[in-house]
Amino acid sequence: MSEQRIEFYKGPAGGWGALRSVAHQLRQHRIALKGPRTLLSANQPGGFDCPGCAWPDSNSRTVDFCENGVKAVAAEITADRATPELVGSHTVAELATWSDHRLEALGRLTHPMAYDAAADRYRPIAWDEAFARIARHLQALDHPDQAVFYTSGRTSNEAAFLYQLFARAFGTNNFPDCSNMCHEPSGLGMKASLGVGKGTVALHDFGLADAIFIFGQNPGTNHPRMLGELREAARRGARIVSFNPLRERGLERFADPQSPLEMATGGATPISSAYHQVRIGGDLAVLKGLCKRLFELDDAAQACGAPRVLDVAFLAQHTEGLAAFEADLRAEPWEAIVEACGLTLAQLHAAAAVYAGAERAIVCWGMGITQHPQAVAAVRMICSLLLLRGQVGKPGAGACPVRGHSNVQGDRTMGIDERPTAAFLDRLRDVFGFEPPRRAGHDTLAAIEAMARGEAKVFIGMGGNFAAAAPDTHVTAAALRRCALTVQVSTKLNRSHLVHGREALILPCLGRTEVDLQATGPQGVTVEDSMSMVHLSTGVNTPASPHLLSEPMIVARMAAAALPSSRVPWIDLAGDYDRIRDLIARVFDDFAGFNARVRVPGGFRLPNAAAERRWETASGKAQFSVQALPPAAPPAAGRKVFTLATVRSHDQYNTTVYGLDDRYRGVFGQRRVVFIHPDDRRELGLPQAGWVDITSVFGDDDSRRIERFLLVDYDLPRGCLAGYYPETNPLVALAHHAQGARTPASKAVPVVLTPHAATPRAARRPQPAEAAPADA
Ligand SMILES: Nc1nc2c(c(=O)[nH]1)N[C@H]1C(S)=C(S)[C@@H](COP(=O)(O)OP(=O)(O)OC[C@H]3O[C@@H](n4cnc5c(=O)[nH]c(N)nc54)[C@H](O)[C@@H]3O)O[C@H]1N2
Ligand SMILES: Nc1nc2c(c(=O)[nH]1)N[C@H]1C(S)=C(S)[C@@H](COP(=O)(O)OP(=O)(O)OC[C@H]3O[C@@H](n4cnc5c(=O)[nH]c(N)nc54)[C@H](O)[C@@H]3O)O[C@H]1N2
Ligand SMILES: [Mo]
Repeated sequence: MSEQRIEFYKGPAGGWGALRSVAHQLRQHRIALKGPRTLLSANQPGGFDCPGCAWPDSNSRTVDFCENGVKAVAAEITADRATPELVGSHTVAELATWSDHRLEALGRLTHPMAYDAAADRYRPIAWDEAFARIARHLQALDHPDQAVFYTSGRTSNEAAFLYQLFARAFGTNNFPDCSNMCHEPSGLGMKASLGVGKGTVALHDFGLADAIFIFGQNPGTNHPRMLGELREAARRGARIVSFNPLRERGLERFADPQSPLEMATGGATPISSAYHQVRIGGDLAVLKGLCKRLFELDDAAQACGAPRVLDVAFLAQHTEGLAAFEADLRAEPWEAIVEACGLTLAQLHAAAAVYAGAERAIVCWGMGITQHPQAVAAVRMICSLLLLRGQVGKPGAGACPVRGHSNVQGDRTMGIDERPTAAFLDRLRDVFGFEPPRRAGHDTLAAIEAMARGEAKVFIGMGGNFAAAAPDTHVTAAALRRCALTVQVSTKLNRSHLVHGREALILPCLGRTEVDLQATGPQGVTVEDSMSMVHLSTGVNTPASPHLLSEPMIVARMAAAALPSSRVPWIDLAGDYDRIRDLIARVFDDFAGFNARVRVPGGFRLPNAAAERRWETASGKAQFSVQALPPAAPPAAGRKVFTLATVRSHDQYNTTVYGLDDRYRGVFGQRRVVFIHPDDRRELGLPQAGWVDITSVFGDDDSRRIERFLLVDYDLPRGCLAGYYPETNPLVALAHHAQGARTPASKAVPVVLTPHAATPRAARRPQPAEAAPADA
């Protein structure tokens, strides 16, 4: 483990640092032999889908994994085991004082376990008994809506399909999922504007684009394989324009570990041709500025008889609402736009000139857009920007929300949705012969509120780490603790096993990399990536323990136990995933011939109407919408309110903390840091590397506080701060979320800093930085 230090990182993203990190992972997990063999199957036909991010596979690279994919794979194939003896040798109270990093490092779960309240320990339990207990709890509820069924986005299509079928056969649409905290605004915004809630570009479009705009996304850490596409684009002269408050190395320079020349010469490819350090939450204003400028440039073009800047033929044929949109932008003063985004007029004009000059343009975005109160508005404005120049539904152009989890998009496609359409429910009814519930269910925030009120009593988590990922940590923890039963289907020990209901079960499952042997032989599962490619994933390694069950089998056995009179042949389905896929094909027309099509190497692409310029909106046209800038926050009396963005370090996968370094941002051996502009720090009279407490302020509610964070001077706009998730989650109030989408606004938390109260000298030594979050 690195010693604690802050040190400016001079190199490019990737490069030797990435290779050294890979070697370190293999050593640390004691998989020097198994590791390389496993990794060569990652994202290859016949192999498994990398359990890291949702960036599509290249289908041409023979080595198609990245440094952070290696971390995800190494964490799964680790030689370490969290056996019942090891887990049960500690009380839960004791484990709860451990950091997320330390819990993760115990290794793979090997046996189902149940919480023994008398001893405050987890004890092994037989699978049959575990399923019987779940059944007993579910059957004891007064109403099916008293159960909630959470899904994390790694869940395969097959597991997700069975899971939603089980919950709906049980009688509820309570499907909170990680997408509620992630790209929900993207889906809603694109659906309203373009008629399809998914991105319209395919991977090959990156090879054709003249301009790629990237808003609020950090590919160097979170989608490193995307840097391959960006590098190629930059090398052939495409312009890459980034909007990010933080200087992120992966958006600046990249040395491809797979390029012998760059590695040998220490060379690197510059990525962004322009880098705009927008103020946190300023993107809606930037987008309005870009659109406004296009109208001005179009006026100028018309005045001198030059070719139009707007794609007038496209606008006339395909869109609706342009007049009101144009009127709003023409009326929006530049001063208001500049003030709200923190960029100069010249910067906005320059960015608009690049966009206007590109025959083919792609707009990418990530959590820097979606985790804001104005997220849906910003996504709709991205769509409008694309529409103005007809940049949807042609090669090399389009909307590209870059999804997180490797199958988060597929889970939605399979029906993990608290607000299912009537047409989908009708299909379920016709295929399965039961009447599914029609009431909308709970999303993530509503599920927390329902548990907190004592209305929801059973929580089942299909993967993920709800206790740590959800906002308002203490509220969420109290909500989970009120449950009669919490069940976690998991591969590793995590916070959600320690913050549990009166009864609790840990159900250990196979990982992606493992051979999944069922009654009819080894099975593959399918996933859908960020660009709607569906393909097979087949594990290659012996399972971590002979006692593990697959996710589909766990769902099937829960369902068989809880719904004894159900006519769905649950266990048979889980014995042969082809049978699940046949049912998927009967429910979703786009999956016709699923089994045959998914066996073609590389899989198949789901149709996307918007990419074909068919608009599945109410009007049948792509829809412009007017979006107002949010009113400026009133000045807070006597104290300086910052806006805090909670982001990922280079050594984590969401709540899974692999290590304590954030190499490109120069942070080593610690996570309790807060990035600040040096002038802001000086203005507060705080020393460099001083310690602060962070309090979030919502109106006059300043009850949420986290303590002892190290100030780190950083290149970001004044008034802005950044810190790591999940350590900062206690600051995010449930009520602070994206309008219309209810995604926690965890990139826009209003906070004040105070010097950390004088601690006794002895305690002032840097405490172990992985110190567990205060609550759990
Ligand atoms: N290795 C690794 N890979 C991952 C993950 C992981 O944790 N680790 N997580 C996966 C998941 S689930 C997801 S959703 C994705 C997340 O991938 P990203 O979307 O890249 O996620 P973040 O790190 O949360 O933040 C993105 C960027 O937004 C910037 N930002 C913050 N506020 C603003 C703002 O107001 N405006 C703009 N323009 N930018 C802003 C931050 O500086 C940061 O660079 O990655 C996936 N891939
Ligand atoms: N403040 C703040 N909060 C955030 C975010 C943020 O940027 N800031 N980001 C949000 C986002 S984008 C997301 S997607 C959510 C993530 O929320 P989740 O998806 O709930 O969290 P993860 O950390 O991805 O889940 C990790 C756990 O999944 C389990 N796991 C790993 N592999 C498997 C598997 O193959 N099968 C099963 N069953 N389990 C497995 C392991 O036990 C591991 O501990 O967090 C959200 N929360
Ligand atoms: Mo995500």
